[in-house]
Amino acid sequence: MGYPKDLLSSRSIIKRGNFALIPPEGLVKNTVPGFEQCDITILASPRLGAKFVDYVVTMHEGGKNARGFGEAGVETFVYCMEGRVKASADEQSFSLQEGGYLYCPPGVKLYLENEQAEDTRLFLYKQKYTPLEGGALPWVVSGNVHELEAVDYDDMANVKLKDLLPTDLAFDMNFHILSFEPGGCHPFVETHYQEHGAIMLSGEGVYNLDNEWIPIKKGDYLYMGPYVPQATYAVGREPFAYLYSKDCNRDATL
Ligand code: UGY
Ligand code: MN
Repeated sequence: MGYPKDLLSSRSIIKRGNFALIPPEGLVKNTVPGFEQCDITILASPRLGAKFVDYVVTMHEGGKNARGFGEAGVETFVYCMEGRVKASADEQSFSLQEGGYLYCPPGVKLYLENEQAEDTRLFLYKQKYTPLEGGALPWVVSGNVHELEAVDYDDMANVKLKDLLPTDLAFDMNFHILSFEPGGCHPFVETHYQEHGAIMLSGEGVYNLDNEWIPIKKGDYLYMGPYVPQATYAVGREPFAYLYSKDCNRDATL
């Protein structure tokens, strides 16, 4: 809500390199070459302190990226939040519905095309890939989170975790979904080297970021930088779930 119905105010919090909350009501549209008939917003980026770039995309009728998203040495990932999209990794094509995703390793471009007349909503990611010395390269991965096994998180039956990508060392990052029943919470406040970009898929929570407790809900975006203390309590009436990226399988560099 804003002018003229209310005061200009925002839940947005930006602490570069530390953490950021970007609520949907404050998003602005960006022009990103290659995206046609799409509303696209850049979320976390190196300007915020992140090593990756996250986006939300609303594809209208005829919306597409036929130029190919990604560049040399860059890995990309798309997750369908609503609607239906044809996602292609060079020659391989997948029809993604809600919960569907596609990972493209470096050297493989990602092409997108809205498959319906209604809007389709996507979460998009890119990052420079860190190779493993003498190791294999990652490969194209597609799936749907509704077909993945959910495991208890840290032995808690009311918190479930899904890993979207293989745990193989060839991958330098993974996407996960954490889902907390109302009342569920992290077992401790984490402080770690890795960073996260996270989009809230459902529910509400109160999130501890750098020891500030902040209400968070569906549609909000969070950036959590390296070492920022982080944990949540889920509140409300439905599971509080979010999709998030996490770097993995690589040593810290000097
Ligand atoms: O995997 C994680 O680091 C995850 N538990 N962090 C988070 O949910 N903030
Ligand atoms: Mn974490």
